[in-house]
Amino acid sequence: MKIIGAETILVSVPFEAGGIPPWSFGGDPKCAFDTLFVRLETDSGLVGWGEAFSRNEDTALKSLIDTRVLPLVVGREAAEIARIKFDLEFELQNFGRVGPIVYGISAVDTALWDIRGKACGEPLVNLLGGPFAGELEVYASLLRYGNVDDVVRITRQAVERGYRYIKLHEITMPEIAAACEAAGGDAVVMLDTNCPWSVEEALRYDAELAPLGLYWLEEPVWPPENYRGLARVRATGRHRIAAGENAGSLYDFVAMVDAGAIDIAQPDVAKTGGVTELLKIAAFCDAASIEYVPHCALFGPGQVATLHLNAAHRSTPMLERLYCDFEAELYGGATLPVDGRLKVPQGPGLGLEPDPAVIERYRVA
Ligand code: SMN
Ligand code: MG
Repeated sequence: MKIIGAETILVSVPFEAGGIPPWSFGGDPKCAFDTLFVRLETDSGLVGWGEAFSRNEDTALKSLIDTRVLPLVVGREAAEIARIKFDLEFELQNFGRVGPIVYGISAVDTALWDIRGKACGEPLVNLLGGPFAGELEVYASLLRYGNVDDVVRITRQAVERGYRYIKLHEITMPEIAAACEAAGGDAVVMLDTNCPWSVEEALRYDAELAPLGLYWLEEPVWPPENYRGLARVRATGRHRIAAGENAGSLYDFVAMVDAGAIDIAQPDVAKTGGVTELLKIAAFCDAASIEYVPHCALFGPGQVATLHLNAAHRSTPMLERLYCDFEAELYGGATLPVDGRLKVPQGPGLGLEPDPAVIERYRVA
């Protein structure tokens, strides 16, 4: 079965976020999240879907994947997932081992696993060894609101919708403390700061945050690859440290663990090499006694793939979901948590197909 067609589809769906636009990701702040699909088509008619991490209607990223990655996939044998992934990485190594090229390769890898599952008539989770759970806990990953009133209101709303785990993205004490108080005993709270601080600043915050009893502290130190700095915060501070969404491969996790930088590893299936790489990272984390909780700021095939990956891991990690209400759902609501939980799709491959009408309506490139 050969790949005869490969394309990217960039979709941007507006959402409601409680009033104010969240992060800008280097562009104009707006209340919309993007999904950059990779769609592979085979000569047997099977179609596979993958996702590359993307923000801000990134047509340059789309074009890079179209022109540099996908031409190397057309004509290949669809069953040779690991070999295709290796060839892409090897051929394109000079163009970055973290970032856009790897996002494209990640999407291709996930799409090939989708095709494999469809060819076998099995859900992806079965190809990964089978499920440890049929449904997963989902954590509400709140956006950054930057004011006490909004973060308190949204925290309570998430609790009332049934979430038992909430991740904050605030970086100032009044908001963080107020949200923890609002969660009360109803939800466990994690804090993700997205690398704002020097080691010294992070240690000051670490001490101030300690009484709040956070479940983990995520990416407290700049820059993301400052593993020694992270290790100092972890050694001296009072929190379990989570990181990894900015990693490019297994070897970045080896370096993090060698440095003593993390307690919790957070590879992202759309950034870190797809399903194949996450399986390797999971095995490494098991052997290194590091907790494995994939990052998932995704709403397309990457989110569905993460659901299968998490269900196939013995620790059945919680699935991350950014907390926002979309104008339209890519999977007709099948990826919307109910009471803070989500079922693993049972159809072949990823088990869900994106809604063509939603793609058509929200397609930007
Ligand atoms: C995050 C990263 C990228 C996009 C949205 C949110 C955040 C997370 O760091 O961990 O979810
Ligand atoms: Mg994060």
